[in-house]
Amino acid sequence: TEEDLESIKLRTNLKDGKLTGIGKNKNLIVLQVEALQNFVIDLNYNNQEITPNLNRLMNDKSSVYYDKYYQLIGRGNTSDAEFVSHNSLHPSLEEPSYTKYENNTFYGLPWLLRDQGYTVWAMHGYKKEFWNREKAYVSQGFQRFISEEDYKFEKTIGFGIRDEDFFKQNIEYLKELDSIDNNPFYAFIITLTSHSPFNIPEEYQMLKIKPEHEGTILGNYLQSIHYADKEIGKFIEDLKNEGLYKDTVIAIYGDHFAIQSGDNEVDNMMTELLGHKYDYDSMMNIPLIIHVPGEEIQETISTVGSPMDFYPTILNIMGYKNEKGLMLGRDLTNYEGKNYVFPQTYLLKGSFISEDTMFVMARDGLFDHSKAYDLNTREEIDKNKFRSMYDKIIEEINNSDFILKKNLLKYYIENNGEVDLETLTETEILKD
Ligand code: GP9
Repeated sequence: TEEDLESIKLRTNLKDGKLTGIGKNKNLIVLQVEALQNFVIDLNYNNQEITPNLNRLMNDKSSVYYDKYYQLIGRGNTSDAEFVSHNSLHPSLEEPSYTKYENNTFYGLPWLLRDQGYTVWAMHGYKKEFWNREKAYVSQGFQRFISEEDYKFEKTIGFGIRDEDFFKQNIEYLKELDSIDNNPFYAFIITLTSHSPFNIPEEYQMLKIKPEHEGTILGNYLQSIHYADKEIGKFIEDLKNEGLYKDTVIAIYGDHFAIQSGDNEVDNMMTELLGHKYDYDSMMNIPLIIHVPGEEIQETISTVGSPMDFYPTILNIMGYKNEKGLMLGRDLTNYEGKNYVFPQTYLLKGSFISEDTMFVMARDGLFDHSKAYDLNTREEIDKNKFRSMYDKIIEEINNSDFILKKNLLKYYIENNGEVDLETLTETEILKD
């Protein structure tokens, strides 16, 4: 409705606040790390750090760490994490968003930074057709996609290119990108090695795994993400050595879970490791770290959020306004209200996670069969208190679907923010 659109417009119009503009005119590197869950951050495992480099980065005076950040993906897994992070819209639940909305008009982070004079490239060492990235990246606003065929490598791990080969060559690509027209750049970099099922060859296994975790998904994952962390550490060092660090904002986040909750044996093992119940909320918890060299900003921000909130959050730091498009998320650094995350895969549509509650929609879609939990006590609580929240969530997801299905941004941008909703052609009837 017109009213919904007005409220989304208001939300898109970010207010200045903490950290506003500290990244202005700087380069931006966003590193999306395959299957990086939050529980490994700062974890002491068998007297070892799993992610020493990310820990150091997170604890640095120039970093902000968002510790209540949850995945938000649809059918397109990793590619939906990209889609949601860049566009602040919900992913499609019918098909991967990059396929379904390949030809839509967008005004996400890549486009906005281009309008600010940035050169915008994406780098990922896998096949360019996978997840329809090559085609979708055009409408997403990327000017160049460096994909598997652009990297030289002989050895592979699991899915393909090793992070070490990937990062090393990215340094060269970044130098090239940095030299273009004296403009700042935005590089979106997606890693691959820490992909499930995480069984990396022995020569890369550097951790001492407890006997009871040997050969389990947990043991394998720890080795794999430890390897990824090591390569991320080297990459940051290389950025420093090559003069690419000082003027660059670096954001790092995980795309989605590694260890799926729901299996008793796995849940028990994880619960024992973490000292608290491993459930969908801890499974979906991914880290977000934003690092702005030279700034003293160290803080852990515990506002609940998701990739939906990435675009407004990074925009505030970069100091630009979204004057053309629409964003459904919040600037997590400055938002003072209670925020909610609406995962729609693994938890069904209508479910939510807030700072104190996890509401789990029933498989049969009936509100009466749904369950609500207090996240502090893990006790089941009265779900009926959340009926109106549930209705709001459905409405918000449907609004996002409407924007995508009607290609609303096309008309919105063409008409400078004015659009007559009634004239939008009928495409499909939206279902709950
Ligand atoms: C492949 C990589 C993995 O390009 O992004 O995707 P996933 O299987 O995690 O969705």
